[in-house]
Amino acid sequence: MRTARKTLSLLTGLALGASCAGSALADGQLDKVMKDRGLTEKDVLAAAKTYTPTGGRDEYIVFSSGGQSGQIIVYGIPSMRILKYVAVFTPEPWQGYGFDDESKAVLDQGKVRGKDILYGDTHHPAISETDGEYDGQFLFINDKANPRVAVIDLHDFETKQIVVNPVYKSQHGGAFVTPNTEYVITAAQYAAPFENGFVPLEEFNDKYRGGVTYWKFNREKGRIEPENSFTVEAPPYSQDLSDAGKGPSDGWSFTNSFCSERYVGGIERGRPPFEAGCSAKDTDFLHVINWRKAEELFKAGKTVKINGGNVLPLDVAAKEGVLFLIPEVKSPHGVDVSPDGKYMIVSGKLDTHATVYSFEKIQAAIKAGKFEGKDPYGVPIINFQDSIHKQVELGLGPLHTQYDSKECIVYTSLYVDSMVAKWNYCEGKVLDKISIHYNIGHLMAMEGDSRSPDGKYLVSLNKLAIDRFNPVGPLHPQNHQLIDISGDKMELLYDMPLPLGEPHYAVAIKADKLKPEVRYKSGWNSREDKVSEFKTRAGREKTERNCDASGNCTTEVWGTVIRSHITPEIIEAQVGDTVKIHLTNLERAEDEVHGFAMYGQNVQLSIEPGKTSSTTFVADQEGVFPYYCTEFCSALHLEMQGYLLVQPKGYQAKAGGMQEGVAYTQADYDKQVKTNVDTQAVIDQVVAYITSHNYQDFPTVVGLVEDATDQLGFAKGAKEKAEAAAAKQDWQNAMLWANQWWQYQVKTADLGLRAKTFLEQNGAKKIK
Ligand code: K7E
Ligand code: CUA
Repeated sequence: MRTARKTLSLLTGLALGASCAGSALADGQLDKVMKDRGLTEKDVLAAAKTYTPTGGRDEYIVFSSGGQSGQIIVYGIPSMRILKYVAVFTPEPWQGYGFDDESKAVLDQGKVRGKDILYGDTHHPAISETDGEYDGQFLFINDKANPRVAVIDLHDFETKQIVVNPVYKSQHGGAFVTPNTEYVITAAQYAAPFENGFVPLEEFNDKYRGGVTYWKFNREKGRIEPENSFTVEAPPYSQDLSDAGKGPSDGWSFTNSFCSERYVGGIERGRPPFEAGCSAKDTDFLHVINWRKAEELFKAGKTVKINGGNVLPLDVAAKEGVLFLIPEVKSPHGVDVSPDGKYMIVSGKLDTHATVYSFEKIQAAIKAGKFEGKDPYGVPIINFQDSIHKQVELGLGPLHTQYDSKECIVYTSLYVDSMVAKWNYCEGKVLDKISIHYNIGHLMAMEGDSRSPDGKYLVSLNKLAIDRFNPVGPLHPQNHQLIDISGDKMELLYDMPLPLGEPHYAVAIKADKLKPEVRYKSGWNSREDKVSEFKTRAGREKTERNCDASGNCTTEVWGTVIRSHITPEIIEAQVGDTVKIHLTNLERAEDEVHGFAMYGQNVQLSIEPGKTSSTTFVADQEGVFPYYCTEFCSALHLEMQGYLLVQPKGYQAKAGGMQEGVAYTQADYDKQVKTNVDTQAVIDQVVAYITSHNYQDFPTVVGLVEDATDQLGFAKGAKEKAEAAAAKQDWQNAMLWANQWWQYQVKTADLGLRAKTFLEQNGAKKIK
């Protein structure tokens, strides 16, 4: 009883409101559920902080790397509900990605030295910024295994471009954007020769190199411009994570490294392994780069061309004051610039400390020309003590740091300890620690990389899940844990299993900054963001077969899809033809996607409202190939079907026409017409409701009404055909066209009812 009252007051305290904290609670039902499921009050409070009732929306949208899946995972906070997987480096049939010709062209951009690479090891997503704030327009992500960067446009959440780094053979420290997204920064990881040929490992120090690349982003075009991008060559220290300066440090970027020992293992040659030689020294190097200066030198022609890319040579970077090094403790991981741009926090990984570097002190040392020496490549080294603000002992295996909305407060992941440390970097004081499960890598705060982080929530991106979830075999899901950081103490709220690769990093943006479209402009090539050359209007569908001089023939279809038919319903080709099918979705209604799958040809398109998608294949075998719509789009979805007939060469159709399954009579026709008249009465009522309200004020309804008007127009056409056939007492065709007339009516009614419901639920006003 006492628990029940406490629970009740707890929930009232959560502002559930008097009206809904009604009888169920008073009956002790909540108490019973808690008892049955073994929930504590803390659990119920955590549930109330994350539970999102039907129709509810999230405050933040997360873009998480999908690791080896080569995709991006989109989910909401605080609900932790997954909203979408965005296909990036990997074919993904639901979205038709890597199946339609338009997206194949994007994947083709990602070929490495002529080879298809159909996966990616994605690590770090970054949202485009304007004046250091997330603007919600574009998303970038790196591929570590194959040194690539992808551009995703957030107006439709589709991958638009993949660029391949011309000189790296792996690439980890990216993507990180400069405060106005002038550049997307990526850094190499495992040193390798910039040229593509063979260079023996014995020449590692002389010929293997690392670097930091600045990809020029053209915001108007929404694309990276490789020709205006450049790489600053760096010594063969394994460059790791990077971050861009902001505020006072804008124009600079920071990249840390491990294995600055330049150790090359080789157990096969009797040498101690990489891990022994790569962590032998006590320090590695933080790379401090004046990218504005590098940009000037690039524009002044000081770069050289390697594999078609622009490279600023290491000796030039060292001599011209582009590249500086500062010692950092043993095998660091993570360099995170503070929101005000004054500090950079680097964690030790193999050390228990986090180091807070001061940009002001670094600049003072550079201006004074005060260096403790040069590295073997002539790069000036700034003294460690001259550049740090504080060093703080946090725990075992510190990795990454995120900034709070509260001044001086940060959170650092402790991989070995499986904890998050909350600390004050201005004063160098640890404030709180929380355990996570297990082995945290990155962590992420809301808008944490921006100039003004929001705090509120932290997500811990854990490397292992071990016993957190129901077992599903040796390959476990990953675990993202949601932590409430609004109070003094961190509170764990939720465990979310992520069954899609290892997400290294994620970024969260305020949901209301995203304004994705719900449909495309009609006949849209979404990958190139322009009207498709294959856009097809209703009534303009056609199929053409043409052969060139050497007898190679192409059957090309310009078709449409709309509830519930694919036009054409029959495609005739001859064996050996190249078949090209372009389909335009004529729908304007939200969420009315049609799919297009075909037997035995590896064809699966996703055709969203307004989109035009194409597929090309060779019909190399005779046969009958059914195709159909793969999205359950209406009551007659299963009937949204057709046949590709691959005929023998020179085939002639048989005389005598089609075999009919059923013979219809006048009675069948009259019965159908009566049904249609009744249906029309329902439609008339719905139309009367809609037109007597201010539906023009609701764009969603306007779209539905336009679609409904189309369908009603088709109904009229079918009605005329039915009546013409009836006049000739051709009851077979009269009945079938009367039925088609009814099909169009049903779709009209369906759309009309959706519009009416929308108006009722959204407070439409009666106008006449
Ligand atoms: Cu896994 Cu940022 Cu690639 Cu750390 S990285 S954990
Ligand atoms: Cu279109 Cu199912």
